[in-house]
Amino acid sequence: MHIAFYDTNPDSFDVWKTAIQKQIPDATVELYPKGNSLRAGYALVWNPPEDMFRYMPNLRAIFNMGAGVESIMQMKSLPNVPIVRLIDNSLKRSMFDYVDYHITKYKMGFDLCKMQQRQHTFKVPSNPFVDRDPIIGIIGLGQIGRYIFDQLKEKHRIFGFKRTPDQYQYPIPLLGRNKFYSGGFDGQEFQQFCAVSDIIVNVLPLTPETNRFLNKETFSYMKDGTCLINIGRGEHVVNQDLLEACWSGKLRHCTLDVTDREPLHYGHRFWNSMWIDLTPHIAGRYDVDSMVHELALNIEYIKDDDDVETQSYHERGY
Ligand code: OXD
Repeated sequence: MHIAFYDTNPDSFDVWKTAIQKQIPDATVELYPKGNSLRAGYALVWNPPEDMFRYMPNLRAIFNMGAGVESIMQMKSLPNVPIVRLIDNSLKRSMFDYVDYHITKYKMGFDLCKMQQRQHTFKVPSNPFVDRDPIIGIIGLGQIGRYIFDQLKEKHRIFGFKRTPDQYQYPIPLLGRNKFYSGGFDGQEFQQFCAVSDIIVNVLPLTPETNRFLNKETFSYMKDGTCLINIGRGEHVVNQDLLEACWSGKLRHCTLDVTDREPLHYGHRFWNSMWIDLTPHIAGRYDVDSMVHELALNIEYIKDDDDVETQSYHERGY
């Protein structure tokens, strides 16, 4: 079995190769473009170059090292093989930890303390969450969004928003405190969802329908003083509208793990904004051994023509 490997960080190759050889002993792993593409039966990639799959006639599946597959979906020379997102518990857990940490930041008012520190001010900041718990709103209830929702519902009042209601039946009925909304971004359900959420977490995939959905219009649906955590994609956000929403107080503060260009150019206004915490796309850490375990299982499913839970589809774009 031949696996062609490509990562924007080529240093990861040795770690993945060692883990694959341990768990899938009959696999040969080759670093693209050095290896022999003609032999590749599987590709394991993160943000692959545009024509990577063009000369891989024997390809049976493409595995994406992470949740977002838009870089693959946008390729012009995409063969008609399953595209599978490798999403294991370590990745889900890491996304949850990131969100949980930043929710705590807003709940305790650390963002407000930091702003006061810039002005050498020592006083308890005025934070609405001092005497009431923030209500959390999660946008996007796919594999990762649902996991985060399920963990958070143990300790917060939480709402979920999903664009496509039909594809998701929640296995356990939600009791009073928690609720799902669904529909388009211009619909009533989204407006209601925004109007009740104090901290909004975006976990959506990037598709033509979700591109730039966080804009002047949708910010206007939100409560004054909303906190935003974006672990989806930077392209979901209209940057100028986000800055204006911060200046007007519509947004209290934003935590952005993703931006439309990564990295942002040196002079970008986000770097120095007192309303923005930027992190360099770190939410989705994972344990390579555990991801390779997922890879090995999925290769077996594909060989047996079985369904793969995290398969992506061209028609829906993720
Ligand atoms: C992503 C990930 O898709 O980290 O951004 O999984």
